[in-house]
Amino acid sequence: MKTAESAVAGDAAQKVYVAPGKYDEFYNFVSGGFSGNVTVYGLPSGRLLKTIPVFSVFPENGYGYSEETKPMLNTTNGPVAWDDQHHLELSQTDGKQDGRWLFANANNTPRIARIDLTTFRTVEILQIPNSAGNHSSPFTTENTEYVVAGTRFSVPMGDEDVPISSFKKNFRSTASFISVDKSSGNMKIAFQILLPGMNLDLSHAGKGPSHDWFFFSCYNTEQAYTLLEVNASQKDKDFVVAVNWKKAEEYAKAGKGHKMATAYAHNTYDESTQKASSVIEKEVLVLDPKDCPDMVYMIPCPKSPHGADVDPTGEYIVGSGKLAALIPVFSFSKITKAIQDKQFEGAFYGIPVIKYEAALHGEVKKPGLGPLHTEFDGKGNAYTSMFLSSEVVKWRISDLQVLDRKPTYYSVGHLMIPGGDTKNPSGKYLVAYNKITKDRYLPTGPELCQSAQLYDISGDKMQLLLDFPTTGEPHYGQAIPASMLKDKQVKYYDINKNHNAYVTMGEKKARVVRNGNKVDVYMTAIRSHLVPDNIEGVFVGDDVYFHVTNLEQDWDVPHGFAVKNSSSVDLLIMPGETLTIKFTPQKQGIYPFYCTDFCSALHQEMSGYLRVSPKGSNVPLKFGTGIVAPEAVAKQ
Ligand code: RUQ
Ligand code: CUA
Repeated sequence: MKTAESAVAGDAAQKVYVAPGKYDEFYNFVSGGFSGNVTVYGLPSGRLLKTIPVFSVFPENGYGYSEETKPMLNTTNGPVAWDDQHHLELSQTDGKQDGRWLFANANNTPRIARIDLTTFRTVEILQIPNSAGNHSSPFTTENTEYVVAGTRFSVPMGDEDVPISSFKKNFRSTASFISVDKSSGNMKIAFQILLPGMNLDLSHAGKGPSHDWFFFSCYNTEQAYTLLEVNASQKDKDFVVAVNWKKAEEYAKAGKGHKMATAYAHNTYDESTQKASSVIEKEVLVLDPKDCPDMVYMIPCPKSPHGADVDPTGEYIVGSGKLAALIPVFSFSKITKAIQDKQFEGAFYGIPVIKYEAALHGEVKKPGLGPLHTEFDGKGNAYTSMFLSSEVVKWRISDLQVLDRKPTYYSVGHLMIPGGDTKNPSGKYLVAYNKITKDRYLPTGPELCQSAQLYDISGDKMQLLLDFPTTGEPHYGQAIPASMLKDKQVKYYDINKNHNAYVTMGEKKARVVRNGNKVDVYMTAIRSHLVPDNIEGVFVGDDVYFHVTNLEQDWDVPHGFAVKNSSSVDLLIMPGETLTIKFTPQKQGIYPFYCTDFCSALHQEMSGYLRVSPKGSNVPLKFGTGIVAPEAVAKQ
């Protein structure tokens, strides 16, 4: 038997070596799992390039702490500053990546985020009502017409108070279709499709011939609500749910849905005012398959399916049953024919169930144990992760023959081929995102690092090239050629277009304004000083808002800002940007503040003092920097 080490061929190092100063070939966006955020790696090097804060606060740059970004994390349950981030999808045009946006799901408090790929920033977060465990999300249709969100946990609609044992009667799952505006990218829940109580797991959109369809896997059609480990594994088959979203669109237009009162937060970041705002939406349009014939069909799928993946041609739909000993591959043309010929084997809550054999292209026999997810190389091959047998299995779609298998270390979850879930995969690399790393890295206490593994799939046989650690638990990832993003990066924000309400347009405008116990500090930062850097006349209990404008107009010159004892974190302010941090001093004293980002040879000098006096004392308001006496400025 080959050892893990000898499984790596001699030329592997060369294939992943990106010389100093050279760029990687791909950006790889990786879900952060329970870190709630997204990380960006270069491929093939596996070098970490960035963390993009999405659903969790991020002390490194003040995301979720600054007044400008706080509203991004607002929900109908108040601020939710953490989540469990599983899946990512890049926006598409004509079934191919277009490099505009990256969508990310929040599993725990159902939300979908949109990240702008010119700034690598989260610019929108939409909460999903009537959902819990937003797992089959955020997969997109071929032209990003819709991003979907399916419930992993069924719940009573409208959060009704009912006994848990009334699951069958009262619990429902929903598949939400969120429209994406073609130019702005803004998201809106177009409609929610009401489905029986069960667990929707994953999904992918159709392509080409199956363009109008979306396919969701589901488990727990037993409708268990306790000890699911046993009770939800009774049946031989659960379903792939096929949704004709074009039909759904027509029904919605024709008024076949009903408007349901609910509440969910819609948070958007405005680049002009440089501020996020949160609006509570009050209504969703719900479509019930009962009133909308031909909109939803069930396809039996063995056994507790997890992944639902569509090949680049759009003809084949792969269901991966976690407990199945085979991989069923469905044929879209057969599904269409079965629907025409009414080859049904009954109904599930009124939804027609297509006969398994009538929808089936064939089964991959004995692929391995615990198939989870499948990606495609665009050359007629599929790659399926095997959680239990810890391997990647390559098989041919046409004749369902297994062609190759390579071990992963260990317990692989998702796989990712750049473009591997689009019409246009780049079949050069495959990344396996693993759950367990025992003995692969230097030990780090009870928790070992999370990891990904890179394979070369350009030849007939896969070749393991590299292990690299990841942040949080990696679930799904997406990768895009670097050439599609690297030249359109925003280098700095144009200060003349900064319409933040608290911008300070130049050092002469820097000032401190008191309004009752609210003190607004309009501060500027430029190498290597802050204006003002001496502030007096602030009292214990005042709400002090530092609005710091970075006046630089150069790439890669952020300034940081932190004030001693502030319960908040620091800010990292990009060139041309204004960010605000609130500080309520609890004690009298001198509070130094400083730039936290080493920005020049005189960075250590980029600092100042805030004097906080006892409440009720008569220290006058004074501020200034350098030759201008604080008193003189205050009088202007
Ligand atoms: S799921 S492997 Cu969200 Cu498969 Cu993680
Ligand atoms: Cu600005 Cu250090």
